Amino acid sequence: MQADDNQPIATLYHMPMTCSLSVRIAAALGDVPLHIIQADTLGRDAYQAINPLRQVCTLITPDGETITETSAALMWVQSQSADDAFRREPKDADYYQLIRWIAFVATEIHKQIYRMVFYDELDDGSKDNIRALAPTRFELLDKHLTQRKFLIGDHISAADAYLCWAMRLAERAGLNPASYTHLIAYARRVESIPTIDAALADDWERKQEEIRK
Ligand SMILES: N[C@@H](CCC(=O)N[C@@H](CS)C(=O)NCC(=O)O)C(=O)O
Repeated sequence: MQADDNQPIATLYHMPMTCSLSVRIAAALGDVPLHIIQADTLGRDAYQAINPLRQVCTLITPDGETITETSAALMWVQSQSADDAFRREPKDADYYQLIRWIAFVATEIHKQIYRMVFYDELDDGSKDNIRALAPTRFELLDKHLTQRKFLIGDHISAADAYLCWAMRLAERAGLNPASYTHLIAYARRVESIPTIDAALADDWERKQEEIRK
């Protein structure tokens, strides 16, 4: 689906290299046009009026509905694609597998590990205790991906977009997934898909610009 002048498009409030990147990736995969606004350029109060927790992502649909929560935004994007192979909707048999894997990344990796190790509330020892949760999560993913190209069925989905983002940040989070060979091969394969590679490169450039300011 290409954006044209008359087509209302959704707006994504985004911060480079954070979880909202997964929504950008999913949108790129499904060719769902998004108008991207960098939340951190808006000022604290202005963005808080949009998202009371001042977190990304926030998605505003063309109908004006606000969707906070990365998981919900990912599912919305996936339901909007014109690409039959990518689109998944609640009526589809594997929709609950989509929810399952998005929820897994959200609750077992993103909020359970990254929310702890990237923020200041915990001391270093406590952060290491949290990092110790990673191997069982990686092992589970590694097993699941032993004979699969993607998390669900044989086509890439928004759940892969979320896991791709999580894997991109693993090293910076102080995690070492190197011995999980199926997971690593999967991450390399997914990252090298041209639309994903382009979204990752653009986001990285936005992050560098942010740092330079
Ligand atoms: N429950 C939210 C949490 C999202 C979240 O943790 N966002 C982080 C970036 S990955 C954020 O906005 N952090 C800024 C902050 O906490 O001030 C979701 O799942 O979307």
